[in-house]
Amino acid sequence: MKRIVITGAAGQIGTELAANLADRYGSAAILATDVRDPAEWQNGGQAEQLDCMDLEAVRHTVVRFGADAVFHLAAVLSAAAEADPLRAYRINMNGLVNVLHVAAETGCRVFTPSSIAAFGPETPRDPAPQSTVQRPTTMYGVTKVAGELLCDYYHSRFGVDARGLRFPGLISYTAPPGGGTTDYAVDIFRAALREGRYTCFLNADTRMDMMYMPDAIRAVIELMEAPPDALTHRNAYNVTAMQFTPAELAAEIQRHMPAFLIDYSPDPVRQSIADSWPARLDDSEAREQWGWRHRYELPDMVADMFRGLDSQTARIEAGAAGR
Ligand code: VAH
Repeated sequence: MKRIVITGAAGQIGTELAANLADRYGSAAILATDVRDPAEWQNGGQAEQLDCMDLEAVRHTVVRFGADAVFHLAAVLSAAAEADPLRAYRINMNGLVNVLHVAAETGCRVFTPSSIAAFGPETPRDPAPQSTVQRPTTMYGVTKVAGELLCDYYHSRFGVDARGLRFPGLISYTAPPGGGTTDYAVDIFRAALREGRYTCFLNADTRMDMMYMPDAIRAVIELMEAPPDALTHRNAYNVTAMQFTPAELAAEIQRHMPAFLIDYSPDPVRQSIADSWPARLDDSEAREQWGWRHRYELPDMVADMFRGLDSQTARIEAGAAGR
């Protein structure tokens, strides 16, 4: 890969992926795009506004930049999709088909994430196999399953080198998540530092599959750099790292902040979404076929989240003081 366009670059994954790809390939090789005005989000590299719902705009951006790879991240996440299913369907499906269609025209390699949300209540929960029944009960999950099939179709019908990963909940401190069900595991850290307490929108014993963002970014890059003939799946490989409940996360936070308090006020919509997802993915094929290995477990993720948020706060305060 020599010239990369990222869509949804202002989002939770996109923010860190853009920085990591610029470090790895050089900032001149990366064009970060998002439907939002770059003035609101860009942080140094090349950035443009792009609505991936506009096929001509996607084609023009990819061709003008001379891209040989597109990392398509623009999507509406699970809880936000339940609030406006029609908008989520249109963005998640039309955005992806536009990227795949342009990739078929230009020969671009394509990455797009799938999710544990691509599974539903009939899927074996622990673990969910690589190949199994996929009957999600959320609009986000429907678009993830359909997206997986769309990528496989463009690969088999038009030869598009499409690749994907089924991510668990992703935890990071760089960019706030937007509209996900696993977002409690991100919000809890900022609430702990700001107020010393957090009201969780899921039950204390809701066990979910999770991954720290540095592991997720490395998985994307390792998959996209893997030799194509090593891959028996295109969209998408199961990848996982750790599983925990809100109560277990709170206990780990209390090892750093003994006075931290948590209480629970389950949101029926997000609780039902969480209950429909597997508790753990079987990622043995990713480990065997392209060497996937996670590095962060719960204790080291929590420690690094506090390190990251502390340094982020220090930079904000230094900026405010004009230092
Ligand atoms: C969500 N963070 O909660 C996303 C993710 C597995 C969850 O897809 O919707």
